[in-house]
Amino acid sequence: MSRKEILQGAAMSAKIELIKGDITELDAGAIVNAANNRLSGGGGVDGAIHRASGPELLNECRLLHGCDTGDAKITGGYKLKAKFVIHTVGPVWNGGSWDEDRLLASCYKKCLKLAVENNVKTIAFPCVSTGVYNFPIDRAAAIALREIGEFIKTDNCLEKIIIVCFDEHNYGAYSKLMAAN
Ligand code: AR6
Repeated sequence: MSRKEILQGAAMSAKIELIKGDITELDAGAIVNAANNRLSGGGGVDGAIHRASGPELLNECRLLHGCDTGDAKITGGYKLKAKFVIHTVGPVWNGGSWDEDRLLASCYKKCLKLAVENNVKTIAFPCVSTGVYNFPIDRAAAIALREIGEFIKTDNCLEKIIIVCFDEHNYGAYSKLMAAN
């Protein structure tokens, strides 16, 4: 992916907001969960979302029969301020020759599509795959911004897309790419 391609895609619309913090605290239409294939809860942001949402979230997840890598499924938000949780399963980084880039791009596409289908106006993303799944942070940020940028070029439904970084490294990667616009 060339730098030009990333930046054109992102075109840093005012709709994209970058914040550092805990995604579970956000009052958004939907927050995205970086889940696993079984949608069974886990550590990282997945664990935080399940803890904050309460046991009803896992009960609803159990009815969904898992989620493929690169795909997304939606549930209620229960005790969260967010109305919905969109669960997506990012790829585990295995060196880059296992379709990781395309699968991560697909996560962002599918989440945005589901948000629009559910009339969500504000969606918040964590940095999918950049924790336990070990996806390189700069590369993941470039893919996320490209996909979000491409999507909002033609979408009239979403009003705000919030990228939530929990750590300084991710925040720095996004800040750099976004500042270049
Ligand atoms: N708010 C926002 N971002 C967070 C939070 C939070 N409360 N907590 C962590 N992050 P990870 P993955 C960031 O490991 O790499 C789970 O066990 C974190 O700093 O949560 O996609 C699932 O069940 C990192 O940048 O998700 C899967 O098995 C980002 O969220 C597996 O981990 C993603 O880190 C998924 O791995």
